Amino acid sequence: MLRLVCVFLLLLSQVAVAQNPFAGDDGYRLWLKYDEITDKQQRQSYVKSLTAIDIRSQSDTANVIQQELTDAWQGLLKTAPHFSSKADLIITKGDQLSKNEQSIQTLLSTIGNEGFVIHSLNGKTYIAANSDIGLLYGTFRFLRLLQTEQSIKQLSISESPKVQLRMLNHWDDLDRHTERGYAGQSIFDWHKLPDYKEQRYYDYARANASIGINGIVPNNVNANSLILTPHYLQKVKALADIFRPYGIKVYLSLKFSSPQQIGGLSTSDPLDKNVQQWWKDKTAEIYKIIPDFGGYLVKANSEGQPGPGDYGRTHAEGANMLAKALQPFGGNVLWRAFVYSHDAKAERSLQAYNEFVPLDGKFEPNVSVQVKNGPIDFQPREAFSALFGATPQTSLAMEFQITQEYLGFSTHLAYLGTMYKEALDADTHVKGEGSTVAKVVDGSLYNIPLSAMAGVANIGMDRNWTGHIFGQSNWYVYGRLAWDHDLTAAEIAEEWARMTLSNDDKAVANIVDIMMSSREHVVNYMTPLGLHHLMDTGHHYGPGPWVGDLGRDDWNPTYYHRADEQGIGLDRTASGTNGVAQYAPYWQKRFSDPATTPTELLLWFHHLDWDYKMPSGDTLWNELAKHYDAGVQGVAEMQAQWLALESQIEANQFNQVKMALAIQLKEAQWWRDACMLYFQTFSKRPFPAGFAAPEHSLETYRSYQFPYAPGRG
Ligand code: GCV
Repeated sequence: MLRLVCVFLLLLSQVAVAQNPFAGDDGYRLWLKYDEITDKQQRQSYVKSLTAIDIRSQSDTANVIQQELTDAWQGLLKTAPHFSSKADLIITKGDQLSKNEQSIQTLLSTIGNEGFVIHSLNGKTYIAANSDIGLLYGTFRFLRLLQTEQSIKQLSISESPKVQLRMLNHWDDLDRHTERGYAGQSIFDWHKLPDYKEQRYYDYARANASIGINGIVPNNVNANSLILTPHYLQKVKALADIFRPYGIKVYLSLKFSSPQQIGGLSTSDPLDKNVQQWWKDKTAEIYKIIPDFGGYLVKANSEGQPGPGDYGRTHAEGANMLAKALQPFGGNVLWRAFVYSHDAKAERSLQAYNEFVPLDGKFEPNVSVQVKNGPIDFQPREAFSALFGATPQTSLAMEFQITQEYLGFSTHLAYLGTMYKEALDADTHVKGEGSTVAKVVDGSLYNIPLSAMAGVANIGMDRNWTGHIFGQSNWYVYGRLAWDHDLTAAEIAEEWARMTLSNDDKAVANIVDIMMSSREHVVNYMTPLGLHHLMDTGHHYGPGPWVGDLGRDDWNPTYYHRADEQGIGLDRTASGTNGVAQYAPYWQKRFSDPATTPTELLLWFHHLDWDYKMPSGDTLWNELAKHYDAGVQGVAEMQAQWLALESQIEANQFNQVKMALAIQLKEAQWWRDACMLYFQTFSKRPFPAGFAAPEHSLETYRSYQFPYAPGRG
C-alpha cells in the first residue's frame, strides 16, 4: 500500500513538473549548460577516449580549467574526470612538451599569446598554447566540441584572435541603474564590494572567457568620478582579482573633469602641467592596486560630458594626456568618437568624421578611437560609419551595442549576428575592393598594431542575465566575432542554439532560421528602407516619428525622416547634407543616385517622392507599407515556428521566449500602425490593398506615455 502511495505521489509530482511552465532551465547557465549528452553511443565514445586528463600547468587559470573540466565531465559525461600524468587528454604549454611531442611545439609558433591548438597525436588529444589563458580558451573550444556532439578524432584546430582587445562595456551606474539596460539592475554590487564576492561574478567571467572576451569596463561611459577614489578602487580591485584567472582585464570609464571633481584642482585642461601630473599620479595609484589594469574608456565632449573641448583642446590632446600616463604600465585609452555638439552646424551623421579625420596621426600609439558601427546611434540599420578607413594612421575600435536600446529592449527577439556581420563585412573601398571595415578594425588594412572591439553589454541581474533567452545569443555572437570576424552569423547561431536550447538537428535548423531572419523583421516594422531614429523620446521605447519639439534638432525623429507632402527621407547627397562625400569615391557615386543606392538604405541617403518608383515597380508609399507589414508578418512567423518547437525546448526557456514573442507581435503591430498612420498625414495616400486597418487612431498612439520605461539615460 505504502509503495502504491509513493508511486502515486511520484507520478503526481511529475505531472506537476510537466505542467509547470517554469520547470527546468531558467537560462542562468547560458551556453555552458553541460547537460548530459543524450546520444548514448556518442557519450560512451567520449568517455572511452577521455579516460584521464593531464593539466601540466599550475596556476590560478589552470585551477579554473580543472574546475571547468570537472563540471563538464560530471554534466556531459556523467562521470568524474580522472587527473593523472598518464592521460589521453593533455593540456600543456609549449615549454612543457616532451621530445616526442615537438610537432605540437611547431604549431604553437604562429598562434601568439592567446591562441591555442587542439591536436590529435599518437592516440592522444593535446590542447596546447603559449600561455595559461590560451589553454583556457582551448579548453572551452574543446568543450564546445563535446557540447555540440562532434567528433574528437583526428583533430587539427588552430586558432588565435583577430582583434587584441575584446571588450564588454557596461553602461552601469554606481547605484546599479543600467543606462539602456533591460535585464534588471547592474550585476556589479558596488555597495557590497569588495568583501562580498557573488557567485555571479565568477559565472560572468566563465561565460566571457568561453567566448574570448578579455576586457571589461564595469562602469558607465557617462561616468561618475567617484570610481577613481581609493574607496571605489578597492572594489574595482576585488573584481579584477576575480576576473584575472579568466584572462579578463578591468578598465574604467572616467570623467574628464575628475581632477577638479575629486582632485581639488581648479581646471582639467589637458595641457595644464598639474592636470597631467594628477593623471600620472592617479594612474600609478591604480596600477599599484591593480597591476594588470587595462586602461581608460572616455566619453568626452559628447551629450554634456566634459572634455578637452572645454579648454579649446582637441580630442587628441585629451586622449594623449591619458595615454602618456598609462604608457609606463602598458595600458590603453579607448577614446569614443560618439561626439556631436551643440554648436556644430553640420548634420549629425557628419560630425564624428569631421572631428576625428583631421586628427589622424596625432594620437599616441596606445590610443584607439572607438567608433559606433554607424554614424548616428545604434539604429536597427545604418550605413557603416565613414570613419572606418578614413584614418590610415589611427587605431579604430568597433563599438557595437549588444543591449537593444533601439531594437525592442529585452522583449524583442533580434539576433544581432547578422547586423554585426553587415557592418564588419561592409567594403569601404578606401584601398580598392576588399577594404572591409573588419580589416580596418583588426588593423590589417593599414598595419596598425593596436586593435579593439567593444560591445555595450545587455547583462543584468535577471536570472537569465539578458532579459530574453535570445539576448544571450547577442552576447555570445559579439564575443565570437570579436575573436574571429570571419565566422558567419549562421554558424555562430547554430553553435549557440545547440549549446543553449537543443541539439536536435531539426530543432536547431528552425531556431537558426528564426534567428537569421529576426533582425530584418525588426528593421521592417520599425525603420524600413533606411529610415532611422523614429523611436519615442528619451527612453526610445516604441514609435515616436511625430516628435519634433525637443531641445536640439538632432534629437527629433522629424530631423531624420523629413517627411513632407512631397515625400520622405534625409537627402545626404550633394544637394542635401552631402554626407556621401565622406565615403570613398565608389560609394559616393553609388550613394548619390537612388537607383544605385542599396534599397535598404534608400531613405538614409535620399528624400524621395511618395510615388517614386521602386525596383519592385511599386510606389515608395506602397513599398513602405509592405515593409512595415512584412515586419509584423515576420514576427508572426517566428512565433509560429517557436510554438512548434515546444516539445524540443525546456519548459522554462520555451515559455520565456513564448511570452516575449507575444509582446513583440503586439509591439510590431503598434510600430507599423503608428508609423503608417503618421506618414499618411503627409502622403495623403490610401494604404495599399491587403494592409490591415490600424487598431487605433493616430491620436491614440500619440497619446501614449512611458515615464517608467526601463534603462533611461
Ligand atoms: C551612454 C545614446 C544613448 C545614451 C548613451 C549614448 C552614448 O545617445 O541613448 O544613453 O549614453 O548613446 O553612446 O554615449
